[in-house]
Amino acid sequence: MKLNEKIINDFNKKNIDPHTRAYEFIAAGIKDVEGVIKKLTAFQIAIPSWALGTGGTRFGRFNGVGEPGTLEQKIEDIGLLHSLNKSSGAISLHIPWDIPEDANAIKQLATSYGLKFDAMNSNTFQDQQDQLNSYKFGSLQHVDKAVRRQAVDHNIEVIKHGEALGSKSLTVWLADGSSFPGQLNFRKAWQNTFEGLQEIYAALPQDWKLFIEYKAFEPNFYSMTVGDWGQSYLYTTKLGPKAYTLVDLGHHLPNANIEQIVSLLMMENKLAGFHFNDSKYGDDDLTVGSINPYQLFLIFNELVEGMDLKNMNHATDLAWMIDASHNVKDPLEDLLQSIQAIMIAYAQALIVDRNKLQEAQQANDVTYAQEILQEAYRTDVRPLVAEASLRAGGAIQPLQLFRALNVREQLRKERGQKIIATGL
Ligand code: AFD
Ligand code: MN
Ligand code: MN
Repeated sequence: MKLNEKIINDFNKKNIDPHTRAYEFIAAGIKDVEGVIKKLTAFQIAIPSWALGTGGTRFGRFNGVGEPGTLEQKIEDIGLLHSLNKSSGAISLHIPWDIPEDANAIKQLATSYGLKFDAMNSNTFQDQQDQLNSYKFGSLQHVDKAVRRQAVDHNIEVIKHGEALGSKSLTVWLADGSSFPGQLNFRKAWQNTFEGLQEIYAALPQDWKLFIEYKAFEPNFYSMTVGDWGQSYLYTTKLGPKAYTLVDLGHHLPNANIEQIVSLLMMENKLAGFHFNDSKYGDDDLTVGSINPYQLFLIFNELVEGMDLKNMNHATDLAWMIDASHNVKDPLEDLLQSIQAIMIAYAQALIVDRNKLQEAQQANDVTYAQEILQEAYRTDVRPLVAEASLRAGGAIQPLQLFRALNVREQLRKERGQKIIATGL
């Protein structure tokens, strides 16, 4: 389903008056509102190809309708999201779930929707049908060299797929670890993994980056071989300048101070970017900003401060991706909410009075420092996000338009009731 400009323009015209009132109100209080809008417009968040269908838990899965059954249809869905909000102009692919049969055709299709290919994701956490060796006891860490070889070769194959599509990075998330004390020699597991990563690193094209994602627990419950940012950082520093640490918001132990992790990784030039989602307990993969929007704001506050200090381009120097799963919501609605939450947190971080914050910190004025942050966080910046979307040709309220158009019902008619998005 493709949206034409007229549909979006008509919707915007109908809703323009309350928007203009709200926008003018907030714009009057912001120093460089044009600068803020420009940054919001440039900011793009990649949608993962595995988040377009209904997910499940280990207890079951309840099917949605009209889900995309092919890579082409997934691209079509992301194209639809992007035409609604103009902020999701990229796609992140998981191999082998989404192997493009004809890379050129897929690239062309994506371009026709204004989409680029963000980081490629490899998969050595599942066994595929005609796979020779099993990953039951790990992949890059495995005691058997043949398993390690297979995992390295798979990652190199993923890089090749990515090259054909114009991607510039590979994300490696390893499920490796152990579930019981004594199962694993930690040092050997680390060393094996490092050697595998070195081979993968060596296979990177000149202008590519390698992202190493960490996760505290699950599927292994005693140890994870890349379990936290320290372990990931150890790999990425030893690997070299093209290796970076990827932060997935749901991959920490409860109450971890993620914003501090982000700040320090940036200080060391080792932050790759994000897998955005939200969580209450663990790797819940919930809608971004649905549980702890203040944390999301605090992360963006560190990001904006750190990126500005290093003169980084907010939109392009780090990787912005969603990694979520939707069990009870329409995946497309959920993604629209996630993008909106990210844009809100980013906008709030952009309006923090940094000079005043620095003064307050220098003066140990704890009360005022908190006030400055909360002043920004409690500002309703939704009109800024809406204005950015409007100027870029998107909808003032993407989710409302999605509902008004009855998109899911149309997709059900086109694709049917029981399609299962590949890879889930
Ligand atoms: C995992 C990790 C990783 C992986 C994804 C697959 O977050 O990013 O690619 O889920 O579904 O938990
Ligand atoms: Mn992730
Ligand atoms: Mn995860």
